[in-house]
Amino acid sequence: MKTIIGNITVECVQGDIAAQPDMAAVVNAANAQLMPGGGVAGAIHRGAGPGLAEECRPLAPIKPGEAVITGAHNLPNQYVIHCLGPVYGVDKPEAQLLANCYRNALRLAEEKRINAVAFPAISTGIFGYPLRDATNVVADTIKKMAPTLKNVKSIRFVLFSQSDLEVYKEILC
Ligand code: AR6
Repeated sequence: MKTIIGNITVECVQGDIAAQPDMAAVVNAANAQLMPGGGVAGAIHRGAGPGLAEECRPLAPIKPGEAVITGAHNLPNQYVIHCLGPVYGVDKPEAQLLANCYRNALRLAEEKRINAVAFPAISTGIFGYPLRDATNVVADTIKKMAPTLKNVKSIRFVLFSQSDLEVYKEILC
């Protein structure tokens, strides 16, 4: 599923964020310590190998809404952008903090002249953000940011389940 927003190609697919070899950068739904965890963080660190945690260690901790960038190690990408999403009901205002994740990730991508970025649905797993609400935040943020992007040409949203993909298709793609 593809759509064009501004000059950006936006795609929504079902899949594994750690298996997106055609994207220069993949985004990690990180924890504050930037260490391996469950879900996306587990898949990314498993794919990257222990060198990723080593590179991350001096960059931690990060705060909700913040993003940092590292190499991708054994993943088939050039970069990993690590974002800490808000824990739903705890880190407030959630929508603003979630929007900051996507904005800061795209800002880092622009700085590194990255042309293609794949995002998971940050905060919608262990952190409990309802998927539909989170997707509306993502859609608003991408629409606002698209006209400002010069290097990023392609954004892919990688959803783990078919039902999550259906929500993204309805709202964004
Ligand atoms: N590829 C794409 N999406 C995935 C994958 C995958 N391999 N695995 C899970 N998802 P989560 P969060 C989906 O929990 O809510 C970690 O332990 C998942 O279905 O990975 O931001 C960290 O260490 C959900 O829709 O991230 C943090 O402590 C979405 O990705 C904490 O969890 C995000 O789920 C972060 O929680």
